[in-house]
Amino acid sequence: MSEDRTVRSFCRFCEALCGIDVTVREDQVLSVRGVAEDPLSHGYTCPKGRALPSWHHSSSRLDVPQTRHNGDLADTSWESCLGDLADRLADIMQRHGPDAIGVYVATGVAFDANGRRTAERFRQALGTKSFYSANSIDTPAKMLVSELMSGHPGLVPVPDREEGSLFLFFGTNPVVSHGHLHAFPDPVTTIRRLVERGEVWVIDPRKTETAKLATHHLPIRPGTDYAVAAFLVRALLQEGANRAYLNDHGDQLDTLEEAVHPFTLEEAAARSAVNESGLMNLLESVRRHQTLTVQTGTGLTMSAAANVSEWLIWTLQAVTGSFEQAGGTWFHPGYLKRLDTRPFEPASLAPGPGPDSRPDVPGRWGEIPCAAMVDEIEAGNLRALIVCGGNPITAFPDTERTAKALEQLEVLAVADVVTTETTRLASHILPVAGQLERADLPLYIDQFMPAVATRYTEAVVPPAAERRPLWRALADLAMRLGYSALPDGVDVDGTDDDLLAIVGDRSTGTFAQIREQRVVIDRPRPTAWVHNHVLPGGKWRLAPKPLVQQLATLETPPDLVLIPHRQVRHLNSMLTTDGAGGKLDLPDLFIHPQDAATRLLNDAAEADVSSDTGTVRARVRLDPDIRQGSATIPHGFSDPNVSKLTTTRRDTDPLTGMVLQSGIAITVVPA
Ligand SMILES: Nc1nc2c(c(=O)[nH]1)N[C@H]1C(S)=C(S)[C@@H](COP(=O)(O)OP(=O)(O)OC[C@H]3O[C@@H](n4cnc5c(=O)[nH]c(N)nc54)[C@H](O)[C@@H]3O)O[C@H]1N2
Ligand SMILES: Nc1nc2c(c(=O)[nH]1)N[C@H]1C(S)=C(S)[C@@H](COP(=O)(O)OP(=O)(O)OC[C@H]3O[C@@H](n4cnc5c(=O)[nH]c(N)nc54)[C@H](O)[C@@H]3O)O[C@H]1N2
Ligand code: SF4
Ligand SMILES: [Mo]
Repeated sequence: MSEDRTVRSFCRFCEALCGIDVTVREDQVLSVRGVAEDPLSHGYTCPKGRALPSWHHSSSRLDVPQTRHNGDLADTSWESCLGDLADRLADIMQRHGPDAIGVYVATGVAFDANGRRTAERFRQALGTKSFYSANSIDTPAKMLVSELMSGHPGLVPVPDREEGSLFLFFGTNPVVSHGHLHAFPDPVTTIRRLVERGEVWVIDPRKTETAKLATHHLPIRPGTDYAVAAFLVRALLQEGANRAYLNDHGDQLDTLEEAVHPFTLEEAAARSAVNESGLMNLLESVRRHQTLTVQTGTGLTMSAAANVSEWLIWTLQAVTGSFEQAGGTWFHPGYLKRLDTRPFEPASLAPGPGPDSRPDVPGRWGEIPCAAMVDEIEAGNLRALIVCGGNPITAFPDTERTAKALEQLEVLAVADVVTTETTRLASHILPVAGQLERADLPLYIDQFMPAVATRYTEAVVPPAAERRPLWRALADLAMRLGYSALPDGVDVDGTDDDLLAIVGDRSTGTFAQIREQRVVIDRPRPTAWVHNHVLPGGKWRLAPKPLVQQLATLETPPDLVLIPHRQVRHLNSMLTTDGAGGKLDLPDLFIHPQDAATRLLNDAAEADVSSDTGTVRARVRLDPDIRQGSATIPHGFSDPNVSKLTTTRRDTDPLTGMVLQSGIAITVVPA
């Protein structure tokens, strides 16, 4: 009988990246425990992290490559799977050029440094423009606003938790999500600490788990965050703005003043449905504290007002002089990326052209928005797709249309760790190493870490069965096509560490050091690097024209709208059927009792929920915490699949191509 051993690692389900000790007996993963002395997560884990053993040994794990023959998927060898895939891709490239081959990188590879990096290199080697990422169905507003206001699309604002006293959360629920582009490990303790020090305001249509710990909650009408921010900016420009800061660091102040001019107290209250006393209390708090810091999340970035709300929230922080100020908001340079030390080239600000089938959907940051993918397939422009760690069938709008399009592809290669709604449609399945089967660094989460920090983990167990690291599968495929997807000096038979070393050595430390120390934190964090190195002339563009124009087009959302919300035990489509701790989240319709009563719906009744794109059937859950006029069904489930209610046919954002996923008009009737 062999002995149990414990391997120090970190969980790679979400951005919190909790430090974990994993107990293993031979190849069996037995248990996961938080590392008490971890300087970033302090022993915390959530049910998802603790479900890693059952996720790792899930009965739906992919073990062997598969290819489709005569309509059915069958097990095969890597040699034959990659050989066949390469032949078909070569043939498609020959007939239609490289753009006919698409790559979609999504949530599952955001936490796989080598896999994600190799996917990008693979795409570059092929020379295809058809590159898609989950960013464009999650949060492009944040990059857009960063780019338009600073010239750099990659600024990540982070609240100063050590010295701040006024914290605002718009459309994010870190107690459940652990943050959106900014990690909140151990969120309950963290929020409690903030409350001890000052005020925490949650602006959300639901009295969320975070709102329940906060000092204040404003139950806002979905899609109207911009009205609250515009009101605050307008009032502060009359009294309470940091004029010295604006003189030094603000450009286009007159245009900003004009843009927010309509947002009187009455107008803001009418649009946002936040009562006037709530708005005035918030304004008084801002004037009293002078400096503040704001976090936003998907509630905001998925709404029709995403860009404008995000812009006015950044502006609020500029008007109060809170950026790069103690107690305000700092910008994360990343430990591995070190944006603060790199030469910086201003972005062009203008989007690239959209793809041929959807010229209205702009290309930005070297990507085509996911909203255009199905059109590209239907038009015959996209004929092969390589999905790396994504599940478009539950994540993309127009579920049935998406499924049809994926079936129409000549090649749908899916690299995943489990069977999903999307692998079922695949022509080739690549069973890749899961998070416990590979060494890693948080390369794509670098700027979302709670400090300027990094982590290293070795593989906890070797890849079981026929599984291979994604990077090796893609490098092998590239070679068969006559390209290289690996940096010089790294061999396809090399180790995870060979590749990680290149990334680690580019940081201020060395890979050897990071590997030795496991968690490295850089203190003190850099100050004023955005003011000094990024902003043109040291000044924020306070009123970018496309955003000012978009502000004028916003309409008040209809009466009953669907909004997104995340649950504790599953992550998008992961852990929806395996469950964490033996329990499952349920994809119910959460609706206010009054909204249910007027529709003759009782608790636990079945309801049909329709948008003008589709209908799903869900069980009613009466929820007094959600404001009247809003209802929510969590996404990620195949039944009900809430993405049937979203569409790319209308409502895609003209500046980013983002799909409307918060604030969709719905009707609800008894089934
Ligand atoms: N447990 C768990 N954690 C996760 C995930 C998961 O599925 N499960 N997913 C991960 C992913 S991919 C992401 S992107 C992050 C997202 O992280 P968050 O953005 O924090 O996501 P949510 O927890 O859904 O919080 C969104 C909040 O926005 C509110 N909301 C909806 N519409 C509006 C609106 O118009 N205005 C305002 N002010 N609020 C609105 C909702 O009520 C909800 O409370 O979470 C990550 N973490
Ligand atoms: N209606 C609606 N739609 C939404 C949202 C919403 O709130 N409402 N949220 C949006 C958001 S924020 C996001 S981020 C997207 C998510 O969109 P996707 O990323 O496409 O969807 P996920 O369900 O997160 O898929 C992740 C996949 O990665 C796989 N995976 C897990 N671990 C690994 C690994 O180690 N390697 C590899 N290769 N694969 C792995 C999982 O099994 C899973 O199939 O969905 C978006 N869609
Ligand atoms: S919060 Fe949960 S899912 Fe996220 S890293 Fe920590 S244990 Fe993993
Ligand atoms: Mo996301």
